[in-house]
Amino acid sequence: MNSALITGITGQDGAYLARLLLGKGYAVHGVIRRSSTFNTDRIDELYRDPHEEGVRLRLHYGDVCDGTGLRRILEKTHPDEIYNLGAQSHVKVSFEQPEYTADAVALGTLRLLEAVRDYCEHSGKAVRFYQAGSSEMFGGAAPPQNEQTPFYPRSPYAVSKTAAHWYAVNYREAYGLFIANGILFNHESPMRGETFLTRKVTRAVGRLKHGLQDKVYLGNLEARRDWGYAGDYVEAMWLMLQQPAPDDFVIATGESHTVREFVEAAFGCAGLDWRKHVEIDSRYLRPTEVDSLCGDSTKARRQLGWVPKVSFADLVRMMVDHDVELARRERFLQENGFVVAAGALR
Ligand code: NAP
Ligand code: F7E
Repeated sequence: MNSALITGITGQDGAYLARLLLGKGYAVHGVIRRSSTFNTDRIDELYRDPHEEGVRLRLHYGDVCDGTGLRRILEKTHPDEIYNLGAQSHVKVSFEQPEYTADAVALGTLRLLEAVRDYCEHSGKAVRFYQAGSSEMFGGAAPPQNEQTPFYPRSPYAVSKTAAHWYAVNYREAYGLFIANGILFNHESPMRGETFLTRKVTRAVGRLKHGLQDKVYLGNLEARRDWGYAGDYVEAMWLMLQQPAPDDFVIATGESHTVREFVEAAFGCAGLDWRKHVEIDSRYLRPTEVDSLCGDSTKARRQLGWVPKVSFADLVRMMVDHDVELARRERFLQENGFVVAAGALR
């Protein structure tokens, strides 16, 4: 049985990837951070008591800021494939916590690569490694962006992801490790974190529809993003590790929309007029913005045979439908005297 180790398994992509790999018969090991409240909502459906027979998903406490712990996890789990998804992934937050972002995103990747390098050397095992790179690394470079486009990072997050990318390339070349860099453009889903633009908007649409809020405050409406569906993008991660040789791939839909267009489409799905509910708040503006991202994933389509299946319109609809239903439950509970955290409703 193949086995995989996922850092960031409790995040959006981690949850989709764990589901994909379990479906393919893998044993899946996930690194989770200790938290005073539960942080496993997204994978609760996949989790079974490890005392039961035949359990293939196992969770291990760890942190990419703790190299010793990562080494212990490698020795305990002996993975064939590692997916390094763990990160402080919010661009705006990275301006507020640049040092921590660098520690988790850049140094965290380096710590894991060092652990993998030593593990491969002493075990003689050829572990395959996926590094979660980002279109944010292109930042200020003009679209369309592909593997040849020079990086121009515009945030502490993007600078740290760029460092992680180059660490990964260097470890591949220096030590002959199988390391693939995915350069993924924005991908979203009903499991997207609620402070990212798409989910913030679809959560607001659901709550507006059910009278639970009246306004939503946003920042820059003119930025363009190439938004795809997370379920499609984790398939690309897996495909990269099934190739005969490691390489780097841009994963994108090739279609871009402004934030304003996303807002219009989401409100439209619920029959609402966004102009009546959206206000601009400068606190959501970034000191340096990435104005326009649109990916050219020709290489991935040709070499991996990967194509995105969910369209922009279907993605918006999927997220709005999910969040209108979530708000309906929230409203029902509120009307019946319960105070329930939104997470508990999922
Ligand atoms: P996400 O929902 O924010 O999930 C991030 C995951 O990383 C969570 O499981 C989080 O744990 C974990 N994490 C955070 N800090 C950590 C640390 N110090 N040690 C170990 N784990 C840590 O992000 P995502 O959207 O799934 O993205 C997955 C990866 O792809 C990230 O590296 C992100 O930067 C990158 N990426 C995302 C996109 C996108 O559009 N989604 C595009 C390109 C690249 P908690 O649950 O405990 O917070
Ligand atoms: O912003 C604008 C904002 O935070 C999208 C991460 O997954 O994708 C993500 O980074 C756009 C930006 O994602 C609000 O200024 C307007 O132009 O959803 P976002 P992001 O910054 O593109 C990349 C590929 C990653 O790698 C990252 O990990 O929307 N915007 N108003 C807003 N954004 C937010 N969050 N909140 C607003 O109120």
